[in-house]
Amino acid sequence: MAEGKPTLQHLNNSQSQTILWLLEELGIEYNLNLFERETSGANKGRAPEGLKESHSLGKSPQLITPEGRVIIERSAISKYLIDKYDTTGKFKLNPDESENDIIREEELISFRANSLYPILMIQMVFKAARELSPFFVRPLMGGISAMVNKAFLTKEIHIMLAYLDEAIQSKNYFLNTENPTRVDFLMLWNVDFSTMADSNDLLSTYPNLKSWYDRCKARDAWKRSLEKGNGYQLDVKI
Ligand SMILES: N[C@@H](CCC(=O)N[C@@H](CS)C(=O)NCC(=O)O)C(=O)O
Repeated sequence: MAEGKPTLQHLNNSQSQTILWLLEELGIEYNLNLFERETSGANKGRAPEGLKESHSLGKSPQLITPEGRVIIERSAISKYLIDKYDTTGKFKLNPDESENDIIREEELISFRANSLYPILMIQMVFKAARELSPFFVRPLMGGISAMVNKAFLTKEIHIMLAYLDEAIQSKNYFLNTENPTRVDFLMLWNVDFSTMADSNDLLSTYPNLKSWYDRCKARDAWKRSLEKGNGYQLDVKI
């Protein structure tokens, strides 16, 4: 590891892509270690064992600071990176914004992690349960999955996307800033996860959210992050 630079332990097709995006936005020098999900065997789709060498959970992203501290969780990693490296305040909150303040930041970051994410995970587990079932119970699992989706999950996801659509409204980014803040860096993966794993064009119903999504994806730093990473396809099997 080169002196003085943070190191990203990056996994393909994962949430780590948004940390790679942030590193590119910050324009700092960093080391990038690329890991690939297992493609076969009992651990198919999981992170390789090598990620456990830097952190016992073996998940990605992990950020190793120049001092050797290993930070996990995108929320904490993005806070560390912006606090330490965003010296001009480009990705920080606008102090003149009374409503789009630190409480609003916390609210949206918490919403994404504690409200939207669990529902998306439940949806993914039902999908995986169907795919992993022996063929003779697959139709039954498929039926149960469709029922739970229809009765609960899809409705919840639509309520939450509608909330985000209203929250972004005429703003460029969630906290009414010129550039993305932590909320946008963190939220993009959640929105990607809700749309890429779905065969329907979910975002077409949410024009404000769709504009924000396209705006994030049009940024040069996002495009560079895709070139530097090792793939970003979220419809992965667990
Ligand atoms: N809550 C963590 C998520 C970490 C996580 O679950 N990462 C997934 C990739 S999206 C992972 O490493 N999965 C591989 C595995 O669990 O084997 C964060 O926000 O950083």
